[in-house]
Amino acid sequence: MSKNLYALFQSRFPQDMSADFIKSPDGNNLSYRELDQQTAQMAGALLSLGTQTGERVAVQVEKTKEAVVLYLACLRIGAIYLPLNTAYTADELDYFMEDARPHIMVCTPEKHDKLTPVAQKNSVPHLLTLSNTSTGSLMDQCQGAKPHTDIADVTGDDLAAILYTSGTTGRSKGAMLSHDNLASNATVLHKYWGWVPDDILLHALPIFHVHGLFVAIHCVLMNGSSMWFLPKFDAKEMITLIPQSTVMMGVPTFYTRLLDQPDFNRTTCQNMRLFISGSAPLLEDTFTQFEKLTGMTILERYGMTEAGMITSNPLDGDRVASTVGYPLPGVEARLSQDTSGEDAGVLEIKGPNVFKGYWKMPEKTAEEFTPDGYFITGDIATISQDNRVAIVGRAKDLIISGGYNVYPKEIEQVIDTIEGVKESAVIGVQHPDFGEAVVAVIIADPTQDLKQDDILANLRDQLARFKQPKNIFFLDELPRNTMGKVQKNILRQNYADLYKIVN
Ligand code: MLC
Ligand code: AMP
Repeated sequence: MSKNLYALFQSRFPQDMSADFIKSPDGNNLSYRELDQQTAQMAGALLSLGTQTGERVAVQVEKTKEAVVLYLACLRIGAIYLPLNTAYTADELDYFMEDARPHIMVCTPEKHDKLTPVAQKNSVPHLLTLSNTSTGSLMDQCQGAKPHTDIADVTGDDLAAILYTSGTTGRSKGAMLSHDNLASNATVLHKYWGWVPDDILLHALPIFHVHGLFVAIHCVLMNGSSMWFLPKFDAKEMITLIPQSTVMMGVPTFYTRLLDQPDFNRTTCQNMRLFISGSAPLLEDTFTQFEKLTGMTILERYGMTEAGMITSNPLDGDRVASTVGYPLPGVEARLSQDTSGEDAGVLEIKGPNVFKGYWKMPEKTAEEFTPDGYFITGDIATISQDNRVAIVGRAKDLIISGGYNVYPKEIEQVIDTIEGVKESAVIGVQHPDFGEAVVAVIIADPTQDLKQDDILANLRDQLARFKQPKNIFFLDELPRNTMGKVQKNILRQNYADLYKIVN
């Protein structure tokens, strides 16, 4: 069989092709037959624009079924899909376009004018639009295109997608994921989580990250079954659809927001088989409260852009709070050598799911692998005698806010360019809704009288909203150790109670 991931999915389509793949609350569903036809049509449109195998198709659009079709059409023709967070500003997109040099960039109609000069500057041949009502120049291109029903013959190592992740240096890196990377993870997860023919997934995650795009959608495709497809998370809407679903995947914020709903209870969850959480640590308190209220035990798993899913609590057997379970079949996990003797160490992993490296960054890629080929995750973990993994910290300076990664370095670099700012330190502070919130501490020139609003106004066009600090504090100096390094742990302690709810 072809190594193309689309061929794998196609081999799993249901016998009855009129069955729903996407279910929409407004009745605008998509059957498997329509999926296959529309993917072929979209593939024809991409080819008519001269897209070659291995060329990038960058996409920043709302969550629609056409966006899923576009992703699958890219697989089908062997192009590399490059999804981008809808919150990214034109400044941020400039970097991605310059780095990835896509053949096509697809954006929303509202962003078209702003992105036109950016696309021109980076010699992107085609800037197309896709709206959330199935219109736009991409859809026009589809109308006139000849359906392309073939599936490109790729090798397992050929790239299926590039997903950008920020880094501790402040510069985003494109993680290159191959058809085999994605196929192996999808196959393992489908089996490990015991998907059954009538499963219905409730999908409320964004589709520009590993969690919503690969983990969630791939499991449904491997199962040949259907999903409720919501444009975004809305706790009230979730409560009306949970009774009509059997599996839900979410970041911890989904679970805390559901728990806050007065009409969410055991009856709501009667039809559910599995609640899965990941992308950020699930607090023990959330795990316990959820179990008490619904009688269901959340299954926590752990993953990252560079490797998809890495470990998971078991389907059968104990799901233990504050642990992320066992390495998935085929994945080897160990702690870094230099911490031997201690309980915790940096988690290193190897397996068919581990990415092919960072786009155009061979040195950076080499730095993040051990000499014997393990990927250094940057997460600090413990591994028990029976191989159960718990994530206990991070070796990387990273904030995870509502499941989105924010690298303090990137924010500090932007803040430091603002006139009147001498230096800054960005930290994560515990937050009841987002898990962690971004907070900036700034040392400013006293003659300039800078205020929080001045800083935020300056960041508005430069950084996505979720990266912008929720609070800014001005200090006379930053705490430093004897080596002159900023002591972020002291800052974190000082602001630890900032968002604490006082009962
Ligand atoms: C939105 N805002 C956020 C935010 N999301 N701020 C910080 N962190 C976030 N995650 C901003 C909004 O722009 C808005 O700004 C304000 O906060 C309140 O917005 P909201 O309406 O309450 O937020 P909402 O739209 O409901 O979004 C919250 C959310 C969403 C949690 C539902 O962020 C989300 O879907 N997160 C999932 C992220 C995810 O899929 N991660 C997977 C990565 S893959 P204002 O002030 O303008 O109103 C990965 C690997 C793995 O990590 O293991 O899975
Ligand atoms: P990303 O780069 O967006 O894919 O984020 C990956 C990071 O999210 C990991 O390196 C972890 O730090 C974190 N992460 C994912 N799942 C979990 C989890 N279940 N518990 C703790 N951290 C997690």
